[in-house]
Amino acid sequence: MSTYLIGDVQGCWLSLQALLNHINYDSSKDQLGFVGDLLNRGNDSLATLRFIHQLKDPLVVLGNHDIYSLILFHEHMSRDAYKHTLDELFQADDADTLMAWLSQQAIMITLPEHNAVMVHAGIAPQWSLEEAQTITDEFTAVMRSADSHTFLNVCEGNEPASWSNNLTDHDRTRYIVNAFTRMRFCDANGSLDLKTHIATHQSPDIMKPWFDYRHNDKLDIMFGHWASLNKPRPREHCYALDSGCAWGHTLTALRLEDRNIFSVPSAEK
Ligand SMILES: [Mn+2]
Repeated sequence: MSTYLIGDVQGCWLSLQALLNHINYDSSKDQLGFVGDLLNRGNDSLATLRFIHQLKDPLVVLGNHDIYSLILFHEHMSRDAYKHTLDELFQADDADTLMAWLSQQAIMITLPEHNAVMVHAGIAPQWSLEEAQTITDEFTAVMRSADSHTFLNVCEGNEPASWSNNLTDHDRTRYIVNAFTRMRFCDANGSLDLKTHIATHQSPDIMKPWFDYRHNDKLDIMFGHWASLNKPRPREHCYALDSGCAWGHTLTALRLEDRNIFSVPSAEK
């Protein structure tokens, strides 16, 4: 039995099938995990989500595109306000079931048996891995409560950009979501720059990639989200699994048992 963590699929269903063939995936023995951004941009988010939904015990953390998909599906924002490839999913007979399942997924999973954690974007510097898991459980609790739609309605936005233990309610949850699903650059206190997407920052004395602050982690951090980083091992304990499938590059899986990496070229047209 092997456990594979797969980078940002983004609805690239043909590429996901090609990757599973490449690793000789056996559904009776192997476990699959996904570091978020399962949906959007690719050709078939519906088939992708149906496949992941029917897996036995998949490891799934949500990415920003997944949360955006929930916002659009429930029309907390006009579906026309944002370019997406989600109409077929939203109109499917089983869309309610699939999206309800998606909304219950975590934004961080700790896998002590594999000496690893998985998140979509990263882990901000103010939190230990243990604190980060506790903080993200606050998000999961909101999404599993009657308050979930109130939060999704106000989820979008870049503020508050800085963390304080005194943050409350939706401001607190929004910072948590932004840090774990959208962050690339931040300062040493966890103030986020959510606008810079390239691999280097114009203010490198202040804003660094989040992983440059992580020196003492005992577990490896498996993450996606940052295809333009183009560095599969940006630090010793960090594995960047988004290899840009939705941009025509490759789709990547990491086997947790031996940290071997497998990639296939994007099969999207
Ligand atoms: Mn992302």
